[in-house]
Amino acid sequence: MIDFYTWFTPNGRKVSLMLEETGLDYTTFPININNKEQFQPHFLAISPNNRIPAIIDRDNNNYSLFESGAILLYLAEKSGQFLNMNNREVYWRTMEWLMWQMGGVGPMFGQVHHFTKYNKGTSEYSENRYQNEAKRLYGVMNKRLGEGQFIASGEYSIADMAIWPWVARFNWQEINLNEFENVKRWYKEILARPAVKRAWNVPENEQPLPDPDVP
Ligand SMILES: N[C@@H](CCC(=O)N[C@@H](CS)C(=O)NCC(=O)O)C(=O)O
Repeated sequence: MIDFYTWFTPNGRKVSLMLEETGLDYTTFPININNKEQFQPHFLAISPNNRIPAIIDRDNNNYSLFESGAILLYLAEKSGQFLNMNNREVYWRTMEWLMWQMGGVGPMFGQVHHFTKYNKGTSEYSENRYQNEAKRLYGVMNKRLGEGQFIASGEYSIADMAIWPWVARFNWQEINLNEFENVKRWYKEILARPAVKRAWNVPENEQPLPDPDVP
């Protein structure tokens, strides 16, 4: 059993996607970051960077982990799913695109959300800088997804799960997915997965699942 500390944000949803896809047993513990619950001592004990997501694996001596990328890797190893350990090419391509997400998409799209969605008009320079960088990253993704079904290889993997919840915020980023047709194709294929619908509501929330074809 996994204790899953999370909130309904892109980084939290990476892990809820993985938990729902693998079928691993888990219990959700909501950490409302708008109410500063991420600073509670019991949470800081497992997530010293005061950020969700974090997990405790009750089946493994209460082993705890923070950082979504590390958690995805841990759950892939635990479940034997969504990270191909046998095919070295697929394994390293998955690592490569997972790291690309952690170092690029997450931090940069996060800044777009900060400036363009939540603080519009306060810094034109920052809005432009991060939106241009987000568009560049969408372009990289679009090219890659024109070469194969999923981001790392022909297999759905933790790299897709790391990126997808950030792309799901295309409206907040003022990105028109019709300009990135391969990203849109990939986004919609993953959107159709039953596990995605369940994961989106962890923890329970009112946010509709974004469909680029539904205004
Ligand atoms: N690199 C971290 C980033 C986690 C992160 O930024 N989490 C946000 C929500 S998406 C958070 O907990 N923010 C609370 C805060 O900034 O205090 C990861 O991938 O796990």
